[in-house]
Amino acid sequence: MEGAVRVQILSQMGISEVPSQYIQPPENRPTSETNSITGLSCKNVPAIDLSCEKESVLAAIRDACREWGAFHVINHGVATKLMDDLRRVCLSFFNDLPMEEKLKYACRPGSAASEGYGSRMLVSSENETVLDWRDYFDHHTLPLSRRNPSSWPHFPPEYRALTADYSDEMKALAQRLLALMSESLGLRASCMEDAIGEFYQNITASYYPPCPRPDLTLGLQSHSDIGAITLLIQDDVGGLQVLKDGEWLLVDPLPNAILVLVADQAEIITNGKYKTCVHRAVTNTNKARLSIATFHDPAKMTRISPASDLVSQGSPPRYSSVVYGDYLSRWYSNGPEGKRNLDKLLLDTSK
Ligand SMILES: O=C(O)CCC(=O)C(=O)O
Repeated sequence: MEGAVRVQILSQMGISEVPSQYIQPPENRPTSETNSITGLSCKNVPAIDLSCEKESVLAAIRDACREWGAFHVINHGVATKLMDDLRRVCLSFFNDLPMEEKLKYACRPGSAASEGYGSRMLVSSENETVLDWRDYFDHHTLPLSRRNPSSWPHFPPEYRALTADYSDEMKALAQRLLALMSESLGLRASCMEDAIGEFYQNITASYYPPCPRPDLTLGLQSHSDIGAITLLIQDDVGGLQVLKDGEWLLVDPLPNAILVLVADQAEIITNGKYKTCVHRAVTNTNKARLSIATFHDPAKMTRISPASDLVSQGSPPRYSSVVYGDYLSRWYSNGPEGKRNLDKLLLDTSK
């Protein structure tokens, strides 16, 4: 099992300082401005109503993916009760199950992205990286050959069935959104999904315990998501920030909305027309926060390259093609650091 101390234990000890491994270098620390829930609400991630007329949805998606790489969707067809129930059971796993029970589900140490209960998903090497102030439970949900609900929490009793239902709903929504994103670029609806192939889907419930020093720590370090598209729900605590034009902006929780994050492979497929979203999570002193992210990735053997319909003499490929498994191994061995892994694939198009 993963050898790391769970952050929840540190938080419950009532310490007033955080251990040095959690202290971010000054350039990565949130400023008190970017940490404030009320401070930055004037610049909001766009919210798109999927029940509106199609042309206006396509135009809104085009603008949001170009400018933000992120947008909320409302009237998305996923039952509010399912989202609420999943938030409730995930929170109950972290809050109500004794630590020795939770540790029965611990991730394997030293194995990147292994399923289960952990604290160190984005650590590139044991000694170098500053640790996130976060515990999580990662579920491998799709394809069905990877889905093994017996390795997910037994408590609360409805946990596994809800997670499986939610996985299916997220897959359908991701397919719908990729089709809309494709069409918004004038591509055939299946273009992006065809490029990605069968979804490898993971669901990660992140739990950020109260932290005595939000000014020195991050709940989750700055990164862009590795795969193609991420669908995220959060509770009403707030703490997710996106990087826009060099500024960290808080994503105000929008009740019943689902946040869509464009991820690295979507930026490659769209030849940079749509931007991967660099994001991070900040902590707070008094309230634990929960988010549930559903990642949709290609299979490791899939080669990802800019869609041929978006490449021409006047618009040459901006990224070299990459086998997703190679991209993934580099991401885990280098660490994320914003979107530097994606930037390494950039081609010089100035010649
Ligand atoms: O907690 C959040 O809102 C962000 C979660 C996230 O970025 C992730 O799980 O990769």
